[in-house]
Amino acid sequence: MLSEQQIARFQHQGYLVINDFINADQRQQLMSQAQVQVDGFQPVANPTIFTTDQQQRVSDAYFLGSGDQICFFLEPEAVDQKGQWLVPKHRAINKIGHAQHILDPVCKQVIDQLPTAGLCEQLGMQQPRALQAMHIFKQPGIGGEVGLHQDSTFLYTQPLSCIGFWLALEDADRHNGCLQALPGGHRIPLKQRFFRNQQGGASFATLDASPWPEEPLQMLEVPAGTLIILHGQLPHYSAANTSGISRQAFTLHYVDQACAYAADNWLQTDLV
Ligand SMILES: O=C(O)CCC(=O)C(=O)O
Repeated sequence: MLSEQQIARFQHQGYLVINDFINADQRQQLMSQAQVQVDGFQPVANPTIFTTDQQQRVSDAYFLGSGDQICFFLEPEAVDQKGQWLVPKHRAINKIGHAQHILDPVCKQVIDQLPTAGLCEQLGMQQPRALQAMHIFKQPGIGGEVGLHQDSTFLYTQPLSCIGFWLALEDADRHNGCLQALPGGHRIPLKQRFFRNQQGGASFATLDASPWPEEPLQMLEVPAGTLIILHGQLPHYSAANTSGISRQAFTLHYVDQACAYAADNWLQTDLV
């Protein structure tokens, strides 16, 4: 349960930090299960790369089909231009997504213990739906930057309704690529939409061409177990992990089913 003060803080700054939200056992289960999933992943010669720079996703069939699957996305530096692997599989994965919270029994069991849907309701959502999950590895030395973005760009509803839950599975600090956010930035308009285009891929459409505000981003350095709730319009970012320490996180993104979900959003799924 959120206090009135926490709700007011979320409404004021566009994010909320809650320590000790997910316990050590739950974190360990999510991390161990992610390793089990990676063990079962059979890499192919030309793997899909989740290109984090500038939020440009490789919009191929694998990515667009991942909304109701458990898929594996690689760090750009994990393969060379000929598609040859440069690092071992377990160090190459950028993230796993996007439906393990429904499809993977271990992951589902842990996620179902967390009161995230109730928090959405407290923050004004009428019918919360957990649409997208990601296990983000932010691998030591190779974990790439995630460019400044607003989550409603990717999960667009009318009116906008997306809320992101970012769970620190390990300590996150400025050295290993903690989240950074623009306090109050959720009041600026949505800048872009990422949508399925008529060529079978996906594209960005500009909704608001004004530049990002100049203000500095706030470093959200948090210990393992912390939840950061992100308003769907809040600009946020994470730098590359140049340290030798990994920074795993699990994210869940909700939308309000009382709002119209765009038929050309990249993520289309019947899973509930
Ligand atoms: O974990 C990260 O580095 C970025 C995650 C993020 O931007 C998101 O979940 O929207």
